[in-house]
Amino acid sequence: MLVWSHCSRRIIRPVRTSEVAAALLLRRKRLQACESRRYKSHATNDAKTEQNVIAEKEDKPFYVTTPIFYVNAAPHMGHLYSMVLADTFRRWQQFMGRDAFLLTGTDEHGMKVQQAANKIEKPVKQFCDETSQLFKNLAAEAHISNDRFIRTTDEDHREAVHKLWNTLVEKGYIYKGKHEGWYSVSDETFYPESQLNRDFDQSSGVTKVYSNETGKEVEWASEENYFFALSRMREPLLELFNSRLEDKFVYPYSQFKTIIDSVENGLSDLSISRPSSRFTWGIPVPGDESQTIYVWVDALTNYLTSAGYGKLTGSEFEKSMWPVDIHVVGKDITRFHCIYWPAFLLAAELPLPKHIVVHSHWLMNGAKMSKSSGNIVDPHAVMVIAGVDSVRYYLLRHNILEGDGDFDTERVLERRQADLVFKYSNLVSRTCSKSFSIELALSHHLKGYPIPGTRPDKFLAFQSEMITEANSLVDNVARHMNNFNPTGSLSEIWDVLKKANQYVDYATPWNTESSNISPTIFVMAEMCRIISIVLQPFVPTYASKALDKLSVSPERRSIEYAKFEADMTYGKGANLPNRGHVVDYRL
Ligand code: ME8
Repeated sequence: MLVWSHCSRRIIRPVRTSEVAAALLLRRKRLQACESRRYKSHATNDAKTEQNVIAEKEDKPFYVTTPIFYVNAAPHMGHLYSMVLADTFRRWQQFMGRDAFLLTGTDEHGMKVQQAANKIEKPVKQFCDETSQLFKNLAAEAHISNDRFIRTTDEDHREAVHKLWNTLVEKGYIYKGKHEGWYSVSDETFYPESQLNRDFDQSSGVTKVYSNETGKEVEWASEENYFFALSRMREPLLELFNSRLEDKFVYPYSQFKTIIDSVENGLSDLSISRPSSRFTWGIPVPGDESQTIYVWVDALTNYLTSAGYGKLTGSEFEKSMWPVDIHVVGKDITRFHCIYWPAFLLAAELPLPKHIVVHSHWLMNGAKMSKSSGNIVDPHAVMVIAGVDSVRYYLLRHNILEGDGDFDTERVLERRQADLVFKYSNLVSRTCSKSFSIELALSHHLKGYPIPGTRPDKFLAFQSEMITEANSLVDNVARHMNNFNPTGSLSEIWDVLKKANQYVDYATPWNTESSNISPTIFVMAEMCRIISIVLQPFVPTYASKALDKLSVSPERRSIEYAKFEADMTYGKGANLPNRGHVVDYRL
């Protein structure tokens, strides 16, 4: 039997159902192989068993994005998490010598925002301006290195949305039709009957209908809409997934698998506009003011806007920073990013993002932290108590890519004390003690004082193993970062940090005759310097304070200096008293 299939260039060709079954089987096998590799590397916490999926240097900036957040309420710790993760990817790429661009911002159109503004009787634009500013302030306070903070009310965004819409019309993917269904204003999406449950309220005699997935109430909507021919994209999407299984188009695999299953089960056409009579707070359909563009088409296009899509000609756009290298998203919005978004791009014949990294959710008391339920941790309050970098460290140290995690402010403080104060800050403080002189240790080293000094063989073996590990630190951390794993990177760094502290405990330089101290102080200073250089993308403030304390010049903090003896010019004044702590003592 023959069925019709669309390939990515939309040439229609007949395929046999036996071919489809064989392709399905092959995809399943490859997915299983990818999963088993993942478990192996997870079990050993060793990125060496995984391939590098991030492309080596390319002739365009490395482009990272966060979701753009709804302005219906103030930001919480979940939003900060997506920002910190994306920021770390951006900073890492820049550290590795590549230009990088980070985009974050706010999603301001749609019924949800319109209703939130109406509820407190504020003009919608003013409401958006005020709440958007809260997200902008959060990014600044947490030292997020975003290159642009986009708002969907920005003028160049409207141009980009219109251009994408017109392209999809030209290519024959948009048509007008009647739409009836259950719509959730809170989730800004329609749900099929199979994903709903009903609750009869005895007192009012009213039956309310809710989404199974999010628990949000839905209402019946019946209207004229424009549709996107999503059902035609099933085969092109499956082809895409098939060709990008190994290189982690969607990561982690558990999320990728759910997406593939969902597309295999079939796709219905998607309603992509709403009558302006029902809501006006959005971008009108070009040439038909009676319809407003669906908020998700509007929102997803923000990633194109910032690459200049609305303004640049086709050939100029080809030379832009497009496509996105990493989209960081929460698991609540995978359908939009992993199915709708690639479908729009395939239909518009635009290059696809390289990776979509999906993280799970921060919970509070076992339930998802969420603006609409009010079950939230205020990031500003925790940063004031614990310090910005202690919060960044806690968020990155806990891998919630695979499973949800309970956010606990007490734990932020515990980790700060155990890892940042006792291990990191302590090593730097001891090395910068006024009893030693890094400057002198470096000059002795340059004059040929031997690194080993007069120590037992066991100590020397430990020292040389530690130096080898410090010299491999960048490569080991890079392997984790190239597999979207900042948690693994931090474990790698803390392993070396632990060794450095053991080294100091063992060497007890404060008990050694002053003529013998220099080789040990030199090794300690080098450990502090290398570790601090590599820590910059993760805890930028603490790392730069440590490098300042060691008097490392700002020009010598890049990747090529993260090796033993790569910089012999630092240390001046490093051992003067009162030069401050790496981690603020603010409790
Ligand atoms: O969905 N834990 O905006 P949104 C971790 N505007 N991350 C969380 C979280 C939690 N408890 N809660 C939220 C939207 N997030 C759309 C996006 S993109 C083109 C449009 C993070 O304000 C996470 O990244 O509801 C999640 O996907 C996002 O905030 C949802 O933010």
